[in-house]
Amino acid sequence: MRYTRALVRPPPPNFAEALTTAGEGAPDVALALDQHRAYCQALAACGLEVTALPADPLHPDSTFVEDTAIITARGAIATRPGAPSRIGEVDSVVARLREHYSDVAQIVAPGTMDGGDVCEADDHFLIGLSSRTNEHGARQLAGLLGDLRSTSSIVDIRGSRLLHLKSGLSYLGNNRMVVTEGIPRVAAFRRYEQIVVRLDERYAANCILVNDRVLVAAGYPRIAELLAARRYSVVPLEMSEFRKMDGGLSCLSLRL
Ligand code: CIR
Repeated sequence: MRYTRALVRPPPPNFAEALTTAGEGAPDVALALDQHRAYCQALAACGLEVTALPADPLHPDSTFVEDTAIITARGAIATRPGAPSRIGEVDSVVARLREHYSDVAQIVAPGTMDGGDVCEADDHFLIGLSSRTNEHGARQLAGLLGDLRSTSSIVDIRGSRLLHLKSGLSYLGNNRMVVTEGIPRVAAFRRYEQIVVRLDERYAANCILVNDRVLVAAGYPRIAELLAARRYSVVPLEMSEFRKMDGGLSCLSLRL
């Protein structure tokens, strides 16, 4: 899919109140804003028109907009985030998405789903079952994707240490996937060529192909080399302050 737009939201002043398990201390919000600006510039350099929603201090995690919606070539689906403090993030994002999609379907209770659990691989969707996405949510999404003529597979990552499916993998087109060592080896992955990220670089497994470039967290030289060797144009981005809040590169935007 070639993208033309991205929706982002800068971190709010109380970003330090966001959910985290990282144990890496509080984020420096000014630095997070700088890193967010650089991220937006990188998306713009990939040819995207970047729209920023206003920062939302009522929702400290709201910079991770990816969790609020699933974007497909034929429609958008609003999620129902698994963390109760994040459910209120969805409406304002969906209001923007309605400017581009006539109909936005919705995951409903008792389903829960975070966009970080959904990886699109050329119109086939891998859906992670995680501590945030439950079976109701995964099944609802599979049905809604089917309505949009897309196929899907459900991947259970509940026994792993991953927050989201995409914390451990990314799809880079041409049947290629970046996967972290230790991700469950399930049948759904066998069809892809796998670029394996060592555990000491696992944070960088969350990278994004945006048109002709791959945006990767800076400071992970092995994965950058593996991608460059496959002729990807690699754009390293500082992500330290988002990592402290369990967020990766993909989480910071919805790409459409
Ligand atoms: C959370 O726990 O929900 C946020 N602090 C991090 C969300 C990261 N989102 C993602 O991986 N898609």
